[in-house]
Amino acid sequence: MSNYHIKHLEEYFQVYRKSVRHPEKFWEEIAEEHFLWRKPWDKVLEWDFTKPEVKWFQGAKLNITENCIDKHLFSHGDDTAIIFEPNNPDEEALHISYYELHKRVCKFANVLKSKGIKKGDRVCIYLPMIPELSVAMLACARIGAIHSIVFAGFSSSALATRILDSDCKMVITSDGSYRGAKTIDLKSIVDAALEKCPGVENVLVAKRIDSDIKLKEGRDEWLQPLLDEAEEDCKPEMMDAEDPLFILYTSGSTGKPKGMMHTCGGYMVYTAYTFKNVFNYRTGDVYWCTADIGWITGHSYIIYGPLANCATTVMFEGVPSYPDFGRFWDIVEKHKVNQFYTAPTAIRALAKENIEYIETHDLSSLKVLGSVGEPINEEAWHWYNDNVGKKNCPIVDTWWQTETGGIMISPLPHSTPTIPTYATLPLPGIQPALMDEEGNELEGYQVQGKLCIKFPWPGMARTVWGDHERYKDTYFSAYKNKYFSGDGALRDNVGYYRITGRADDVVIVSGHNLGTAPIEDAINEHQAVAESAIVGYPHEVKGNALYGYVILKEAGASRKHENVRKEINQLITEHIGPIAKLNKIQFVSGLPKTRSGKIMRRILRKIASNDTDSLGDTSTLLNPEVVEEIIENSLNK
Ligand code: 6R9
Repeated sequence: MSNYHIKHLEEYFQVYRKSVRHPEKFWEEIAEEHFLWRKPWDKVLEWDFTKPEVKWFQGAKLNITENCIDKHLFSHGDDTAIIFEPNNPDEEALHISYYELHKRVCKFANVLKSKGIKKGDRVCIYLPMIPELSVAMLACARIGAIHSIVFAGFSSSALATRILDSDCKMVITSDGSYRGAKTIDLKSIVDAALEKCPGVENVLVAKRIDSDIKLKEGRDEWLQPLLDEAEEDCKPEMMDAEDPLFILYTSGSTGKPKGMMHTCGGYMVYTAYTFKNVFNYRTGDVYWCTADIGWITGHSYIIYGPLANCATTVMFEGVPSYPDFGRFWDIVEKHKVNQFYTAPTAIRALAKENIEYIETHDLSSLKVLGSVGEPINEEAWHWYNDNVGKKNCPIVDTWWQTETGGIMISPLPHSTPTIPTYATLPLPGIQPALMDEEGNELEGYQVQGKLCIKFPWPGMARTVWGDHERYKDTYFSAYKNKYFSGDGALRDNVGYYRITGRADDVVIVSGHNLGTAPIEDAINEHQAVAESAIVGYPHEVKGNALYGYVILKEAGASRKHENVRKEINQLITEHIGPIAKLNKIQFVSGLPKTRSGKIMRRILRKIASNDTDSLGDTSTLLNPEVVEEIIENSLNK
C-alpha cells in the first residue's frame, strides 16, 4: 500500500487511520520515499500548540528547487514543466521544459546574488502572471532568500505596507501587465509605493508591455540584460527544513495584513503529497490551476506542489472573459488539460454566459475538476459538473487556507463519493475538530461548530512574520491546544464536512479574503465621512459583495451622495485595490452598537442580506432606534 497515491475509498480509510494513529511514521515514510534530502532529519516532529511551536523534519537539509527541478532533469529534463498561455490568444504559448526552467532559475538566482541578496533576505515580487514570476520565486528559493509575493492587483499603499512589514531589500516587478483588453502600468504603482520604503535597494524590472517607462538611476534596472549575462548554473543553498521559504500576506479581521510564514521542508512535503492525491495526477497529465500566483493557491498548486511531482502546469496570464467568455475552454482544448482547478466565483460568472461558449469546445481531455476559495453553491456545482465535467469528472471541493499551506479537507477523485457543497473528508494527517460556543469539542455526527485542527500537519504556517503573539492570539487562543481556522463547519451523518463560512469579520469576495477593518480605515479617511461599517452580503457572481454603511459628518451631509460614493470607492481602490470596492453604500445617521461601543455587524449583515425577520433582540443596543431607520432605507430590499 502506498501512502502517496490513494486509489479507492477503503484505501483512504486505511491510510487515514494510520495517519492519525502514527502521524510521525506516516509523514516520515512519505518524506523518505519521495523527496531529495541532503541530510536526514534528527526528529520528525516537535510541537506545542500553547507556545505555539511546530517543527517538522528538524535537522534535515534540503533545497525545494532541487526537488522541484533538478531531481527531474535526468529522466524528464525535456518534459514540459510550465506552459505559459499569454493574455492575447494570438501570442504563442510558451512551453518551458524542466531543463529550460533549471537554466532560467539558475540565471535569475545568480542575478539576485550579484545584487547582494543572501539567504534570509526578503525579496518582494510584484509581477503579473508571466514566466518571470515563477522563475523569480524559484530563484529566491534556490539561494534561500524569502520571497514575499504581492498580488499585482494590489494598490501602491497595500504594496508599501507589505514591503515595510517584512523589510524587503529588493522588489521584482515589470513595466506593466496585460489583463484582457487593459494594459496596466505596474511600474508607477511600485514607484509610488517605494516613496515610503527607503529600505529597498534594488528594483529589477521585467519587460512585458510596449511602454516607455523611466528607470530610477541607482535603484532600477531592466532584468533581461542581467539575465543574459548571468551564469547558467547556481548551486542550491542548503536549507534547514525549518528555515523560512516564503511570506504571504493574508487579511485579518482587524489591523494590518498578516505575513504568514511558511518553511521549506514541511511545506514541500505537504503541497506535493496533497497535489498528487487530490488531483490524481499521473505522469504526462496537463494540469491547470487558474488562480494567480499572488495567492496561496498559486504558490502551492501552480508552482510548488505540481513541480515537486514533475507535473506540467499551465500558467495563464489573462482573464476568463477575454477575448470572450470561451477563453478557459479554449485553453483546456488547446493544451488538452486533464485537471482543471478554479474558483466558484469564476464558475458563476461563466455560468451566466451563453452555453455555446462551452459547447463549441472539446473538453474531453478533462478528468478531474477542482474548486477552491469559498463554499461552492449547489447551482454552480451542478453547472460545473454537467457542462464542464459532462458528469464524468469528479469535482474536488478543496477547503484550505493561506495559513494551512495546502488542501486540508477534500474529496479524492474516484475514492470519495461527492455531494455538492460538501468538502467531504479530511486528507490523511488532518484531524479536524468542531467546537461549540463553550469551547467543548463536539463529538459524533450531525454537529455544527467552529472548525479547528487538533494535530499539526507539515504544511502549516509557523508564525506571523514579526509578530508571533498575533499568530498565537489569532489561531491558538480561541480553543486550547487547537488551531482555529476562523471558519464554521458542520459534520453530517457520515462524517462529511461542509464549510458554512467565516466566523469573523473577513468577507470573501470573488474568492479573495478581505478584512473589513482596513476597508473601513480607507473610507474613514474621506473628509466627509464620520464613521463606517462594512459587511458582506450574498452576491450571485462574487459569492459575497461588500455593503457599506456610512455616517457623514455634518459638513458632508449637503454634498451630493453620488459624488461621495464615487470618492469612497476611489479611496478604497487607492488603499487596497479595486477588488475591495463596495457594491452598495448606504448613508445612515448611526450604526447599531452594543453598550460597550462595538458595532453589531451581525445586524448589519442581516439587513444587507434582506433577512430582517430574525434580527434577534435589539433592545439591549445602545441605539435600537437606528435599526429601524437602516432597514427603512436599505438598498437591498
Ligand atoms: C485557499 C484559500 C481561506 C478561506 C477559508 C474559507 C474559504 C477556501 C473553501 C473555502 C468553503 C472551500 N475557503 N476554500 N470555503 N469551501 N472549498 O482560499 O486561501 O485565500 O487564505 O482563504 O477561504 O473561509 O478560511 P485563503
